[in-house]
Amino acid sequence: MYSPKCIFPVLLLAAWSVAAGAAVVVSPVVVIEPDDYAEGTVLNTIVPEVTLGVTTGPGIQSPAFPVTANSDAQGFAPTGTFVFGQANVPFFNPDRRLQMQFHGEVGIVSIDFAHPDFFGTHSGVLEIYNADEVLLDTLVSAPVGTADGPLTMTLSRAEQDIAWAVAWSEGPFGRLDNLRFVPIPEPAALSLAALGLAGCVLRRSRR
Ligand SMILES: [Ca+2]
Repeated sequence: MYSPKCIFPVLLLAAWSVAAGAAVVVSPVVVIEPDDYAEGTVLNTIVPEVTLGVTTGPGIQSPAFPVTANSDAQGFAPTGTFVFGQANVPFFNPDRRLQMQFHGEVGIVSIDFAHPDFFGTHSGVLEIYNADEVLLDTLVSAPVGTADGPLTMTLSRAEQDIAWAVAWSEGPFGRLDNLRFVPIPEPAALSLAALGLAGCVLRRSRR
């Protein structure tokens, strides 16, 4: 019942397959899933492609708290049983936001959101910024409460110029989980694809 809707693989294939004749370069998806780590693991630099941090207000800020992997004792993790935590507190809100600084620009960012609340519903928010810290786009999710399942927040840019992202909940106890993003293909990978294509053309012309 509590399974997130996930359109990410379809989006990935549509947006990040770079066709070069017969050669197709597909960037690998980078995933940070708190379930993959022990309780309390600090995730700020757990993968080389992004630095995570917890900030305390709007925009791009210096992180004030570490990002941790934590079990959700109330059982509302969008995937598995662990969610992102802010210094071992397993929820986010307007005063505790998950900031992502990508090392190299990315084209798509996706994160799962849930907000258990027996008395109301609350929206998740995902913002993306370029390298100059200019806000590119904001997604405000449908409001969800205890009776609702989690949802996936995804933003993408054809320009592939996302350098930062920030996610939080408009309510007090928003769960964030299962971060996924796709770095743009490395120039070296594209060059290899181009070389492969050139080789095919050369062979064909010699026949
Ligand atoms: Ca999880």
